[in-house]
Amino acid sequence: MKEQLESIRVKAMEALEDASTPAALEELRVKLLGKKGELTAVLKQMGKLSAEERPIMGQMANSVRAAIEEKLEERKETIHAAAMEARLAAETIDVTIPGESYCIGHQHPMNQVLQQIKDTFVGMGYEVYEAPEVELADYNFTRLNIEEGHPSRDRSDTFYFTDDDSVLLRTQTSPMQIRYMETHKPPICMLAPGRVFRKDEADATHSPMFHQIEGLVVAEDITMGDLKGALISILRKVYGESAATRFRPHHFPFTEPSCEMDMACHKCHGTGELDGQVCSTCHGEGWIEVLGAGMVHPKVLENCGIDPEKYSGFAFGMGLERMAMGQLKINDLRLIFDNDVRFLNQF
Ligand code: 2NL
Repeated sequence: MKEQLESIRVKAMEALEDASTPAALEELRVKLLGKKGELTAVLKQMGKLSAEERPIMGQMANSVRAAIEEKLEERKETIHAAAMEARLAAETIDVTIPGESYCIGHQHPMNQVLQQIKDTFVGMGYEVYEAPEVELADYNFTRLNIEEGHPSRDRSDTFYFTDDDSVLLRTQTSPMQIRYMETHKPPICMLAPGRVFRKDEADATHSPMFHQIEGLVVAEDITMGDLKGALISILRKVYGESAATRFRPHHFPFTEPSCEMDMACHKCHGTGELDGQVCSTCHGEGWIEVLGAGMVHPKVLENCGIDPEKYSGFAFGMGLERMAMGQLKINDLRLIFDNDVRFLNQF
């Protein structure tokens, strides 16, 4: 029995030394120390021994087991370290290989300009307000003092949903201001940006969907002077402190008096001429129209439950696409809506 144990020990040491993978080690552990293993088989014969021999053999068996366990642990560590070394060698990283470049997107140029305009107005105390694109003709036309039979109500100009022409896609952002006046008491100082829809064929300057930004200020004693001061400082903030502006009389059904505001042409600097030729940007005018405005018509205030004897207000409206085209030097409206990344990536 002593010889058997000694032989197990010697063979085990050799086999363990030869094992080179964790799986081989595990197989050996089961074979040597497992329930059906060689050592267990020898121990099962202990009963045959005499009382004197039994503790001696028991001790010897234990020392063989301890030696095998120790060797197993040692080999496990060596194999693990070798595997790690091999892996590290195989996985060397070449830090000089050029990386993959990622394309990071950005805001659409229209949104960049919209954000800048909103920020400027918010800085002056305006609240940005939004309301539905599908509107009632009552809010889009009637309450704005646009009478039945007015050309802008025509079916060839406006998208209607119903046969009685009472529901439509808004043709201007003004109905948002009507809704605001209905639900808010003066003093009012708000901005209404959004999409509007008109039955236009798309060309360099027209699109059936475009964006407007309208503003409304209503309080006691608001005058045309407030209108001029507010709009001049807005345009200076957006176009630079040296921007030259002018006001011209105009007509809108919802304001009285009404005006339009021009900016000196950025191409010819107000001269109307460029290299001895008529300036192609302002068509020789020297000025470019940027917005329409006026004092809110007393009938419109009344239509929204605001007493025109007590309150007055000014309102203005501008086309966002026109602002963006002027600022970013874009000459065809369709480029803004095509979403060709070769165009968009320039901004
Ligand atoms: C333009 C002109 C304008 C307004 C919009 C307005 C709104 C209310 C009452 C009175 Cl609720 N007026 N809006 C006033 C004048 C001009 O827009 O050329 N837009 C592109």
